[in-house]
Amino acid sequence: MTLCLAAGSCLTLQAQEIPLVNNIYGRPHTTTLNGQWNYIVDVQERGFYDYRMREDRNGFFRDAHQRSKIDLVEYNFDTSPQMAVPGDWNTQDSRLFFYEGTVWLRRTFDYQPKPGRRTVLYFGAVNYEAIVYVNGQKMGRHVGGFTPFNYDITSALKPGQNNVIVKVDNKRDRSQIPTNIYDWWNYGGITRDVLLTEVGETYIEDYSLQLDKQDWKHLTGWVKLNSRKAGERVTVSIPELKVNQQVMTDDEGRAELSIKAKPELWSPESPKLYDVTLTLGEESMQDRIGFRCIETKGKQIVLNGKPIFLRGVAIHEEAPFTQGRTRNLEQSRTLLGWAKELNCNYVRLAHYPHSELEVREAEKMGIMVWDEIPVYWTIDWTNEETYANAQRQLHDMIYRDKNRAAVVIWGIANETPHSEPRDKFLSSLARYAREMDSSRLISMAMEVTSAKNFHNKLSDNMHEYVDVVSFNQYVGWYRDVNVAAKMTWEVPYDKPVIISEFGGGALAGWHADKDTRFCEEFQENLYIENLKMLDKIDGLSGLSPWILMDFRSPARYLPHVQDFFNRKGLISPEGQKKLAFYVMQQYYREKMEQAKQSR
Ligand code: GCB
Repeated sequence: MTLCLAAGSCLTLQAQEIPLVNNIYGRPHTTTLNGQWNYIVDVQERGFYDYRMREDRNGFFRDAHQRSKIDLVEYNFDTSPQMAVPGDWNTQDSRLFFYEGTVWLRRTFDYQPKPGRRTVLYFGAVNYEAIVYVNGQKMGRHVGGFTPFNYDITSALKPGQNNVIVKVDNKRDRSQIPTNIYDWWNYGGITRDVLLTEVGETYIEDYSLQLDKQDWKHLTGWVKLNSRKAGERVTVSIPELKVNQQVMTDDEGRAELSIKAKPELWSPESPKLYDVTLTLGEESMQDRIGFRCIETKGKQIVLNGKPIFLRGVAIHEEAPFTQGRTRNLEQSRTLLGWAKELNCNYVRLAHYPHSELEVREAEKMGIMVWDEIPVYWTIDWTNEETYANAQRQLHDMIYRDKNRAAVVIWGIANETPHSEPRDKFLSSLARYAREMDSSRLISMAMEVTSAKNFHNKLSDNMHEYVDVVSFNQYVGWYRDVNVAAKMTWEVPYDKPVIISEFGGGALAGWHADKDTRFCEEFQENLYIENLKMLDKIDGLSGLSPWILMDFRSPARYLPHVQDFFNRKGLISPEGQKKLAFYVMQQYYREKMEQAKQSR
């Protein structure tokens, strides 16, 4: 099956994989397969390969059971341990803390297939590779640990008890996205929701609805069915705006939307969302959509016609107060609530797409979002498969989040080293993002790692492909300690600037003097000095300091201080705010006041 963009690029889907049934949470017949799944750790992948390394036709996907006392079956899901899904395995079984390899997970469920209905099995994210089987039939293989995918499992289902088995493999590899080194924990497992949704033979697969950038009394968009069926009537209603528009699909199963309406615009101060219902035949689905206009003018970022400063912070998707990948909305709410408390109106969701629920929550709370894919550090730039993988992840992120008003920036890379192949790779990705969505801003985190005579100059060929020039800099931590006051900065491009990262580490609760690394006073002083320095950058339009909360990283070895945590958080995993938190909070308070006065 092939999935094509309006602009012409196509992605090939395999086996039962279907284009994402978008807005899974707004569909009426959705049930969950979250819960306890049995699992088998398979270090040598012997449940997948036979002893000649061929794919074994009697692999674990068969969920075999011993039928008589002479039968030899060397595994048993029923008597194997269980873990929670969603959930990473590293923090649920101490034997798996550092584990990178294959784990098989199985869940059984009762089901009654209904005539004339199709059943879709949806995964919010599985890190990193998933091979999915339903009742012994292979549905497909998915790579990429942070984007959703789904299969039409109708033909594999039977009345009564069914099973789904997933072979999950989180081994790192040079060719992958991300590649084999990166500064976060490689949490393995089914880390987001597993859902079943029932749809009709013909259903609304995807849609887009947003404010017309040229005319704010007008909404534009489109609806797309799963099949190329002409003459199907789709109704779009927004009761609060008295909109009830009917459109007919064309030969492609698509219909354009053009709606006269004057919505109250979404903004951080007033994150207005409208209930939207899309109906095809008997079936309706719900969404909540905000309308706003994001653009740049010279060195400014402009939201709904007014310049705005992005008061941000970077966040990893790591659970506060407990450990591991964020598993539920409560945990995301805590993180976003802390960002609010810091006086943020923006978050950089680093370094991979976070869960759809987190993005939706940010939107409700009035927080703008930088969404990003894990093209991080030194990717295998000349490998075509690697490029295809990055493009697929970018596609899937934009596809999923395109109706989120909160998302204002697509981040396509982080700290990538200059070279011709890298430029080719990234410029293609940037063009692809723009083809898919020309309504948002494109950026990437570039870097400045050294200064000449205390003068820092950003230089990156990618500047012409982005709308916002962003870069990370670590003055006071990895470089140039205690000289921030002397530093000057030059960004020689007529575009807004975001400092996508700056910061330094501190162990919460450790107090010493400002020259002692890893104590709170050191971090506090680093923030004070950096803010003074960064404030002078011409075109500075936003900041996302690194990072809201300490997060796990295998490359942070220092005993008693790091203990496998990157300690650059403004808050500890136990929720303790460090001194630097208050520096940032005060800085943003002042920015808010300035913005109010200039209105
Ligand atoms: C960076 C990376 C980020 C790291 C951070 C650090 O520049 O973008 O992923 O975690 O530095 O702490 O070194």
